[in-house]
Amino acid sequence: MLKFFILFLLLISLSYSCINVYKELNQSKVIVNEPIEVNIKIKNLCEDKRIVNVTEFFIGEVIFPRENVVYIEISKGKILAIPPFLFWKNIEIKSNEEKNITYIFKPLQVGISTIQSTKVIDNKGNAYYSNDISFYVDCNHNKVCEKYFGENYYECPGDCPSGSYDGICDGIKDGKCDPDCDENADIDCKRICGNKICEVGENQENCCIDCGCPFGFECKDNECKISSLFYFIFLIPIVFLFIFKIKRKTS
Ligand SMILES: [Ca+2]
Ligand SMILES: [Ca+2]
Ligand SMILES: [Ca+2]
Repeated sequence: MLKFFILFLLLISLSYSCINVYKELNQSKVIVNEPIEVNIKIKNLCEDKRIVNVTEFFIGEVIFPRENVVYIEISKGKILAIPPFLFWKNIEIKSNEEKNITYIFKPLQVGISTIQSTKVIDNKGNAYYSNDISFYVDCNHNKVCEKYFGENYYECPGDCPSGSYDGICDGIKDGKCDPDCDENADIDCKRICGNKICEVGENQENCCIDCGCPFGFECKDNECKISSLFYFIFLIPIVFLFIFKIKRKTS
């Protein structure tokens, strides 16, 4: 009796999972900010015709079909941080027929990327899921270090050589101060007061030897002090004027 019951359940589950969903990339190489094509195959192995809705989530910018992009609205006080997704409605698939859906999008971040499984719901309310797909998004090798695409020294050394402003402190000793490092992380960022270069972090207050002093001041012992020339030009005439005035009073 139990065997019959299990067989019955198996037959029911088979009858419910009679749609196969499979997806793949239509290319082997993926480059950041360049379009890629994804193909979703939906095969109806059921004995009857099915009408399905398809939902696809991914991270990137949709190129085609833009009219199928759905945005989640922000409802009363609730912010739903769900990215836009693609939605196809009422696709009719006859028994033993396979339908292909193609979409094109641009990945916007270098590194490993995954597109979650496609969800298909048929007119009987059954849900079917495809495989996930993972792939590596390469940098675009255009000799420009595009930090906003996630290009950096480790992922794209051709575009972001050491010392690039790429959000990563590479700390390599190459005579180039990486702007992402502090002076402890990259020895090249150590300031040398006295090398006749007014470097980042040096100013007239902490290194007048390299950065000079304002007008009327001169650098003595690495401090800006009123210059003797300033005394000569401004103070000596004042002293003379003072003496002159005293002499006129006494005469
Ligand atoms: Ca680049
Ligand atoms: Ca860097
Ligand atoms: Ca360096």
